[in-house]
Parts: sequence; structure tokens; C-alpha cells
Amino acid sequence: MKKKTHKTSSDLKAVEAVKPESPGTGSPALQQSHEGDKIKARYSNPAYFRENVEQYLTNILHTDLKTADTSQLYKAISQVINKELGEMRLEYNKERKSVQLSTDKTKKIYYICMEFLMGQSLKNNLYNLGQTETVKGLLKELNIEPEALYDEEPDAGLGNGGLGRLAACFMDALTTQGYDATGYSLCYEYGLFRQKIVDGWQVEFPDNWLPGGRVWLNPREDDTFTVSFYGEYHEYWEDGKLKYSLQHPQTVEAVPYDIFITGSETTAVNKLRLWSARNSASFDMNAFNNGDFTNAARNTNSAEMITKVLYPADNIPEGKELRLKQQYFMVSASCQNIVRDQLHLYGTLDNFHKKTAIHINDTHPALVIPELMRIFMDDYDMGWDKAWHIVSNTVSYTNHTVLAEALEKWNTALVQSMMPRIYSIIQEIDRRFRIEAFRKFPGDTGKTDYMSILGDQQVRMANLSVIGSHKVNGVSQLHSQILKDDVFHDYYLADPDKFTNVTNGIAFRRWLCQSNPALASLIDECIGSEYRLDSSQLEKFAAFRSDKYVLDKVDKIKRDNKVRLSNYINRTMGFAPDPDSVFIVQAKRMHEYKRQLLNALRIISRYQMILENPGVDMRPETYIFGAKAAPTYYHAKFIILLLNKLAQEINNNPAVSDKLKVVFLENYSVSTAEKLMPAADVSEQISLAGKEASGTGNMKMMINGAITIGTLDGANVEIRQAVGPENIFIFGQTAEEVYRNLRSGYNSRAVYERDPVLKQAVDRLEIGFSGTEFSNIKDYLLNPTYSIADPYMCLMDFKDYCRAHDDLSAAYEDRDRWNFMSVVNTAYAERFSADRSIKDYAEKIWHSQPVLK
Ligand code: 26W
Repeated sequence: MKKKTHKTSSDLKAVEAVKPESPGTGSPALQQSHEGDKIKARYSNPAYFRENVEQYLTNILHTDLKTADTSQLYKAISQVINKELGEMRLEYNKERKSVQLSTDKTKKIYYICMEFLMGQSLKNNLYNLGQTETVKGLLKELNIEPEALYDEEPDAGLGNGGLGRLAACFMDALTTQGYDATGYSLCYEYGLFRQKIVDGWQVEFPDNWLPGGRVWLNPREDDTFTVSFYGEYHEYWEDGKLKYSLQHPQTVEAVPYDIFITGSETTAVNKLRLWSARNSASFDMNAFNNGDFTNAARNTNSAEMITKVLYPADNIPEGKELRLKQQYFMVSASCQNIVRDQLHLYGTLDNFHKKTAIHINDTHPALVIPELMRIFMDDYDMGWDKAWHIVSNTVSYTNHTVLAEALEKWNTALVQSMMPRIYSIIQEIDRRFRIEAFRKFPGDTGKTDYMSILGDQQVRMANLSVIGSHKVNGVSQLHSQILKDDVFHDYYLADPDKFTNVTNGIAFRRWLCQSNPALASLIDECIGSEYRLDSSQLEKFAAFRSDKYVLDKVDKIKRDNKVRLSNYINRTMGFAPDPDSVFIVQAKRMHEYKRQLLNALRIISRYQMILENPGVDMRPETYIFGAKAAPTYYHAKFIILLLNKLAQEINNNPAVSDKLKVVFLENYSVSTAEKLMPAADVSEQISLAGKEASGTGNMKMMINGAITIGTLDGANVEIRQAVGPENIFIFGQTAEEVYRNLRSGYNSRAVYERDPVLKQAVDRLEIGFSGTEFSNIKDYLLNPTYSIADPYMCLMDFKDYCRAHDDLSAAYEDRDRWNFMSVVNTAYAERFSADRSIKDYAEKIWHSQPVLK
């Protein structure tokens, strides 16, 4: 198969190098490379490392070790690590290609996602390379604390929350296990907004991360691709074939910036490729010569807008033209790159689906499906049937949300004008699908219409994703079941084997070993350190749940972590929560379905209880929140205001403030989460059952020994299976009960009328806190003005939530029992490792093995 343009000489070389192997022979993975290890050893040498840092300081920053400040040192050290990774990557490239050519058991895995919430990289890379001590040695001489150096690095906040952080954890797991993987995303100039709280309100500020974050970006100007938008499109028949012409499209250049991804104890270095948009005709010389300076550069600006900023909404599509442009820009550049790499290595597209797995993370990159069709058919002359066979056997899709309002739909007129050729291909996919569906469900036009891609002048991206993928998965058992029973039920009936589950997981090295080194050392002491790479080993820690020495240590480690968090809160907010109070943490995006409001209502009732019983004997409680709201999400912003006003009133009321504290952590991010998770006693996972696809914060707190109070939602269900019902506090309706209760007509007012404690808390909203009244929230809970009153059923679950908290408080007082539970939670977090998730994906979906051992 030849591209209509010329074939490069490297294509030809590659063809000669192909030695297809017969299936079924041994394991394909290569041993870790000696070359990679040699590079690591060289950089681990303190003298060599220091010399490199000094060189960077003098040559680039014009300073030296003695005079450089912490920020300059962070840059120099990161730059040296990045250089080391570049050298390792070169070696790894040779190895992975040679394995790929020698076996059909490995594939190149492409993980395409609009978001990668990477956080900070230096500490993680040093840990993975085993070079933390080398750097610590150097810093000691200079009298600098390692954490101070790490905190010079701005978070790469190129994501909103769960979806983006999952993608980042997966890159770590893919690399640690030696899979040949590349992530594709956008190089947003501004990541997720920085949140400030001003008089209780969330105010958004731009996140200008590049000045400090750029050290990890490797620009590859030599590897740019061109993406076309708009243009005049005409289809016509010639020699019995449908052809088309596209004139005057607007072209944009996609410039790649690569971030090297390290894994633990491996010489594999994968990459995350971020595309940055640049105008191809960067300057209008004519306009310039005519003295029209502003217009001369105007085009440039419009192209560069594409990767200017991350859309800050999760679970609510914006439906904006620019967002669609971002999606196609990322997809087109990535697909062109993937096809080019395939041809370089194999010289043919025939084995594409056998050597390539493309994963679309939620529907945002779904245009991969028509874009690959376009490239195969238009650039390589492939026929429809063959192209469709290859594409639909290459692409797989993960769904991350069942919220109806979050399912993406694009206006057909917009898609057609922005991407006329792609739209035409989508029409053809739709036409063929309808014929097939009609055959499966004869006579049922309603069903066919409902399942098809085009309808109501919209392109339904979820339908396109299911139709164009060979596997579709949800992210927890419950969620995957809901996909089969409800969201994608008809597709499931038509093709049950297409649907599967892969429960989410988290990077243990980041979320336990690095963020809670004391707990990790205790586990090492008890069961050895194998669990760091083989998560299933962590289970062995459960054997120590009644060991008094271990329980006391667990208690002390938690308290130390709480002191550390308290000091951080003091530094940033000016008051220090009591480390002997219970730290009850709810940290996640602000969303109605996650029910921070339910938590708030209970805090209000606690507040009132203490006011009424000033002498009450209770363990002090500290409620800690971290949450960003989408800037246009009215309800969510009001809940943030409520939490902050509540905090202000409670923390400043001497009658309660020694018993109750409320902390709203500003600007919740990956790096604040790393400080927060190890200090949590209680993990609040209280979404309305059936709404939270999985949750991953629940796993992060669990592995750090926090006890969950939660509903039977998302991965909480599996957490309960893992630890047993006696080591978790479950309350509230099940997903089925929610469904039934909503169908039979939920009446929140009746619930309110019959529970005096709840009534008092809700009524208190009208008086408000710190001078701000919240009768709008009371209205939302009781009056069916917009949709139904209390749509996420906070009132319905309130009583049982309070009951569960009472049980929990009693358990907390029995310190041995509590620490027993804590050890059980850490140990059985074993199954929530991203390494395990990735193994599941590789086995069930991608059908690929690692290229390195
Ligand atoms: C188009 C607007 C939009 C943007 C982002 C819609 C949906 C999203 C994401 C898919 C929302 C998201 O992050 N979902 C979360 O994914 C996590 C990782 O699987 C899960 O743990 C969370 O439960 C889920 O809410």
C-alpha cells in the first residue's frame, strides 16, 4: 500500500527489516537493556551529575552552584534528568522497534486523551530512576531541603480531574511494565485555572505553567504535521467512483512537544506527545508590506488560540466551536503521526490493527475513527471495507461518565463546515450502520434511529465511539454494568462481547511510596518491597492488622502526616487544625452528583448540636474540602460559597471552634492532593449511587489508610468487597433504589418534614452563615422549580449518612480497632493499582505484551 506521495528512504529500509514471526513462540519481551542501565549508572555518579548541573548553571543560566537560587537549581537539575532521559530514550527506541519487528505479540499502544493531569515530575522521575539520593547529596551540601526544590516546579495541570489524572497514572504503569506506549494530547499554554477564594467565592486566574514547566518539554519542530479545517468541499463521480475536491482549507501546523515518561526500575522511556498549534502561513507579508501590521499577524493568533487553554468543565460539554477544533486538531495530528510511524517500521498498512492499538479516552478523541478512515482511503487508496476492518479493530473506547448531560453531541452543521470530508465519512459510517442495525432489529426503526450516529441535527459522539471500536469498557464493575443495562443497552444486545470492565487504578509509587514514605517504609519492613512493583503483594500487609507494634506505628505515621498537613494549612491559610481531631476529607471536583452539599448539611447539624449542647463530650472534628467548580457552573459555585461561609462562621465562633473546624483548601491540585491523602483519617465518597463512574480519590485515601464513608457507587462497591463490610462505612440508597425512587416520584419535602434534625439544618440555610443567606439552596432542595427538587437526593440519604458517621466516630475511639481497619484498607488496596488496570487493558482489550522485561 503506497501513499500517493513519495515513499521515504526509511520506509524502504524498514520493509527490508521486517521479519514476521510465526505466532505462538515464547515471550517476546527483551531483557532490560545494558545500555540504558549504563546511562543510569553514569548519571547516578554524584561527581558526573554535579558536573552536568554545573554546566547547565554556567552555560544557560549564567550562575553557579553557590549563587544559584532554588528555582534555578530546580531548572538545572530537571534539565540534567531530562537529558539523561533523552539518552535512554534513544537506546529504548532501538530495542522496542527490534522487538516489534520480531514478534506479533506486541503492539504499539497509543493512548489519546484531551487531558493528562501530570502534576510535578522531578520527584517522580528521580524516584523512578533511583537517583533521589544522588540529588539529596548535592542538596545537602547546599543546605536545601529536597521538598523545597520539588515545590519550585509548577504542576502540569493539563486536565480537570479524574479522567486526566487516570491518564497520567496509566502512562506511569505502561512504562514501568515495559509496554511500548505513547500518549497524545494538547500542549495547552494555560492549564486548569488557579482557584482563589475571595470573600467565599471561587475566582479563576490563568494557570501560566510554562515558565517553570517547560524544562520537561522537548520541542520537535522537525516532526510537525498539517491539519486542515473548513474549505469548499465538492463530491463528484468519476470513472464509477465517488471523488471529492477540497479547496482553500485553512491549515494549521501541529508542532509536537514531547515529555519523557519514566517507569520504576526499567530502562523503558515512553513519551507523552503534546501538540501545539501554529499558523502555517505565519505572517502575511503582503499585509505587512502594505503597512497593516496588526492584520499581518492576526492569522497567527487565530491558529494559536486552538491550544491556548484547557476547557475547565468536566461532565458538562461546552459545545463551542473552539473545543471541537481542539479535538480534531489533536486527532488529526496524532493519526497522521501514527500512520507515518507504522509505515516507517513496517512499510505496509496491512498489519496496522495487528501492530497498533489506539485507545480513545472518553469520546473527546472519537474523531480518530473517521480521520483514520480518511487517511487510509484518501491518502493510501484503500477501499472502504478494508479500511473499516482495520480501523474498527484498532480503536477501543473507555466511557468515564453516565451523566446524560455529559454525553457529547455536536451540531451537524458545525461539523460539516469545519471538517467537510470527515462529516461525509461519518454520514457513510452512519448509513452502513443503520442497514446493519435494521438487520439485527428488523422493523424496529425507533431503535435504529436511537442507536445511529446522526439524528436531531447532531453527531452523537458516544454512538460513533461504540460503533467504531472493537471494545468498550467502563471503569468499575458497577459502572460497566450500567453501561450494559442502560446507557449502551441496545449495542450490548447486538454485540455482548464488545463490552467489558476495567476497574480504574492509581500509581502506587506516586500515591503511596513518594507521598507517604513513612508508611511505605513500614510496609517494606513488614513484607519486603516487592509490592512496589508487584501490587498484589501488598495484600500480605493484612497479616499485620493485629500486630500491636505495627498498629502503633500506623497511628504515629498518620499523626505525623496530619501535623505536616496542619502546618501546610497554617502556612497557606493562617490557622492550624488540631492534629488530634479527626481529619474528614472530601476532595474532588465540585459537582451536584458528588454531593458536597450532603456533607455540608451534616456539618450544619453538627454545628447546631454543639451550640445546643455546649458541654458535649466529643472528639474534635476537622472537615477538609478541596474542590474546583467549572467557572460557569452556578450551583457548584454556590456550594463553594456555602462551604467557605460555613467555615468562616464556625472557625470564628469560640463556642464551637475547639470542637469543629472546616477547611476549604484553595486551588486543589495534584500536588496538594499528595499532601492531603496521607493525612486523611476519613475518606468521604458520598455521590448519589449510580452516578460516580469509579472515583480514584477513594483509592488514594484507602491506600494511605483512611477509612471510607460512602455510598455503594463506583469503585466503592469493590472497596467494600476488598475490605469486607466491617472495614468501611456504607450508607444510603443503592443505584437500583435510586432508580426506583426517582421513578415512583421522589418527594424531598416529605423527607424534610419527617426528620427534625434535617429540617433544622435545611432551615438554617435561610439565616445563612457569616452574613450570607442561602435560601436559594433551600429552594433547590425543596422546590421543583427547574427540574425536580433535590435532584441528587441529598435529603433522602441524610439520615443514614448521619447514622454511618455515628458508627464511624465510635470506631475511631477504639484506636486499635481503627488502626486495624486502616491496615486492612492499605493492604487490600492491592487491586486498585494502575499496574493491574494496565495489565487488564493489555489482556482484555489491546491484546499486547510488554516489549521490555
Ligand atoms: C465534554 C465535557 C466532559 C469533560 C470531561 C465530559 C466528561 C468529562 C470526563 C469524562 C469526566 C470525568 O473525569 N469522569 C471521571 O473519570 C474518572 C476516571 O475514570 C472516574 O474515576 C470518575 O468517577 C469520573 O467522574
